[in-house]
Amino acid sequence: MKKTALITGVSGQDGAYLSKLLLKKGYRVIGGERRSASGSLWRLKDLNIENDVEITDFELSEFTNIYRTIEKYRPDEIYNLAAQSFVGASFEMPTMTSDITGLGVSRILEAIRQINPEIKFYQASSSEMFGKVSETPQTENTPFYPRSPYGIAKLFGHWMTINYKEAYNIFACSGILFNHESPLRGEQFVTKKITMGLSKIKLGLIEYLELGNLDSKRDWGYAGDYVEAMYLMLQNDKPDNYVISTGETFSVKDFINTSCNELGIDIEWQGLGIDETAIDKKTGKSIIRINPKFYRPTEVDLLLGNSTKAKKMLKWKPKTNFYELVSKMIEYDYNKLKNK
Ligand code: G4F
Repeated sequence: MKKTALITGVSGQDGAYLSKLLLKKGYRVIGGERRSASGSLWRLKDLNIENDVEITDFELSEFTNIYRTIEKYRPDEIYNLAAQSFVGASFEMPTMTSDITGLGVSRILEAIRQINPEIKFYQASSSEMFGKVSETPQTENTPFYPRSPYGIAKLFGHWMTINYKEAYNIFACSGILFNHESPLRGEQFVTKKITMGLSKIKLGLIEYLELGNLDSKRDWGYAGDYVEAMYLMLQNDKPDNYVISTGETFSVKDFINTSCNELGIDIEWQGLGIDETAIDKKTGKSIIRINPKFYRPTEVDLLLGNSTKAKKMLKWKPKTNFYELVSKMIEYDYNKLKNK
């Protein structure tokens, strides 16, 4: 019989890629979308699946809405990808972030427990939970030390998922996903900001791009690869938690250098701290500048994951490396802007 999956946050990057994957596997896909996010289904359109996903209003802050949605569709699997997922914004909206990103998880789990504890649950946990890391690389056993209201809210959701698994025997998995990007990434995240910004500079649409901390390092993977891990977690014999990462780390500056390389922009770095800038050697113009407004009150300096457990238990491994990822994003953004 056809399985039904409910994906919360279907309008986001991961929601779109996961929908595509599950549709291909023959699922009926119900996409939960926040009413205020209406009109933002461009990613589903981009993947040519906008008519195949059944969209329903979904609000993580409203228990009755969650309960009714689950009762109506009776999904076999729920993937909770919805969240206030921008770390920077969580410092300005700590209580909203706690409510949506943290408490929202317990609302879904409680609804599952009341309606049908057989429903399988995937929680989108985050490497942000490691924060000020106590060891490198990070594994499922690395202690957590979140550094933002977002990281703290995700940690709440992570432990709530474990508790419902242990207390009520719910098949609940937590995927500790490291940064994952793609052409469908939102523009507030640094990778997309860079690939869009540099493409615009190349096309003469803007003169320079302003960024914050260029030294932080991230383990950047491709979102299309990572949604497969989500699916595999729910198909395994036992529910568990998994780190999903590439095992390589690069700085924001590395991301800029690689993007410039892809676009054929030859740059030279000059200055230090807030005076640091990238000069386009051909024009002599400063194209990357620092604006301290993009600094965070507390920063996560380095993330590097070890996903040996996922490789062993789920037979999952990333297919796309850092350079292929940057190339995919630059190609998409440059061509889209050029053909506008
Ligand atoms: O792209 P970011 O905003 O991603 P961040 O904070 O690492 O969080 C992402 O990954 C998490 C998994 O680890 C997810 F859970 C989360 O939802 C999100 O997807 O920032 C990356 C780094 C940071 O160190 C930030 O300070 O880039 C630095 N950065 C420098 N300039 C900037 C900017 N980040 C943003 N967004 N904008 C800038 O101008």
